[in-house]
Amino acid sequence: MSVVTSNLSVENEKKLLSLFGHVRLHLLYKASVHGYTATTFHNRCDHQGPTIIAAYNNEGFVFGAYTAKDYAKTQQNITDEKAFLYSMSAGSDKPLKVASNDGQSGFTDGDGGPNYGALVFLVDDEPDIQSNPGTGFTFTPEQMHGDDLTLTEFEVYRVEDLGGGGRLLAKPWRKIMWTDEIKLQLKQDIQSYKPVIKSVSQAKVLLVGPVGSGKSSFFNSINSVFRGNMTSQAVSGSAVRSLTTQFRTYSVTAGKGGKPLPLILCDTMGLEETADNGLDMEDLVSIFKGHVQDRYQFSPSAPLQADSNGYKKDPTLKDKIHCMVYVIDSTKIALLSDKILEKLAAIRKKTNQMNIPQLVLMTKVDGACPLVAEDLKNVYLSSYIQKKAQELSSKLGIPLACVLPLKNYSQEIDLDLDVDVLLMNAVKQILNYTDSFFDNQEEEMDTPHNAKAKYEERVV
Ligand SMILES: Nc1nc2c(ncn2[C@@H]2O[C@H](COP(=O)(O)OP(=O)(O)OP(=O)(O)O)[C@@H](O)[C@H]2O)c(=O)[nH]1
Ligand SMILES: [Mg+2]
Repeated sequence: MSVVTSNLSVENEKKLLSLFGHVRLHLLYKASVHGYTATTFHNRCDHQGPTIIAAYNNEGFVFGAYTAKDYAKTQQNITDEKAFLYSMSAGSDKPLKVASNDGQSGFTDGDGGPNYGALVFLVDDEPDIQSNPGTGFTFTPEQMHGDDLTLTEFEVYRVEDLGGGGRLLAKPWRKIMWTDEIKLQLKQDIQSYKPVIKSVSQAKVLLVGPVGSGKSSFFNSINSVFRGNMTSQAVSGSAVRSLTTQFRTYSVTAGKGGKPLPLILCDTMGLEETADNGLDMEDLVSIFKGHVQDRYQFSPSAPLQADSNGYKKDPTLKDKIHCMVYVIDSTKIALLSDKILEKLAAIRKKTNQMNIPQLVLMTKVDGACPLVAEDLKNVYLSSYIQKKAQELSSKLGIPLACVLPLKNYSQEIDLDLDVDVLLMNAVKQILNYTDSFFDNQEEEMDTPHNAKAKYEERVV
């Protein structure tokens, strides 16, 4: 997924947030990327709850309208006592906030661009506004938009209330113990993990997710915990296109030069919206079946063929993928596009058909909730993170029990107990799920013809 970034400067975002209580802004729509049309506006912004418009012009104004109500093309005049218009310009410290004249005007909920009477956006599907001061809201054109009616950008953000939503729950929705002993225990459990099938010594886990969701960082983080210091073997960072372009199978070792853990993490290229970019479905199936070798260079326009370099001809059970882990950025759940969700649904279907267990790592919880950024121990106490996990579970069609909120190491220099504990819990859970893959293999082998093979295969 290409990352759609906000045009709001840090300073303007702060100013905008000062108009509310404890809220977070989620970019839903950016006209320069999605198109300056009423149709795309409605596709992305209808039924999203409270939203705020940020329109930009050449005079340096950022201005727009807030509504607490849904856009829904009801063709009605929507009354909204919370609606207001606002404007920010370089010259003023505080944003101008304009409530409606009668204290309850909102907008006309038609098929066109957002229409607040005094300000109408995306007029005729163009980057233009109509300004009619006095119609519902009163202001001077100079104050609102410097009399410049041509937009250089137009964005809509969902305004998520953290005032209630950002509170801490009375009881955590999952229990985690944040102690050194637990961390040690988890590390030992992971190090001593043994697949129940004798011919397989390592669980092979595939990491798949949109560009920049934290797949490579997850491997780096796990490796760091077991090394005892920060490592960055897998290239990670921020880019519009996937930084990881090779299929990489990483072994984690316990300590420098230590024994490999019974865990191989397979890092893939990020998923992108368009069919020809990012990880390809055919390659994915080859990976599942164990045909793809380490360092295979992904090429979405030419998936791996049986005669290609890097094609493993006769893979055995140990080469196959034993557990599928989706890696999704918790700060971008609302922005997962239909195309990405379709790709994920197709992958999920294939993964189900192949009886591979599936889990979701919901990364960057520190960026999603300030209470978690303050103290990671709040991860299962934050009602916002709980809400995000539920939202992700329903978007992906994966049970909530399979969604694991997570924080990777990203800019830290030193290891941190809480981060380690959350990471180790995730790995333990992944290994538990991997067991069900091996159990299925056992069942498949459970025929009279295979009884001897099963006896030989099973670890006794
Ligand atoms: N704050 C925070 N940042 C994170 C977390 N996980 C990853 N990041 C940052 O997010 C950015 C992208 O992470 P990567 O690990 O490169 O993501 P990726 O999924 O491998 O991306 P591609 O290989 O490009 O598809 C990096 O700048 C990371 O430091 C997290 O849990 N919290
Ligand atoms: Mg990567």
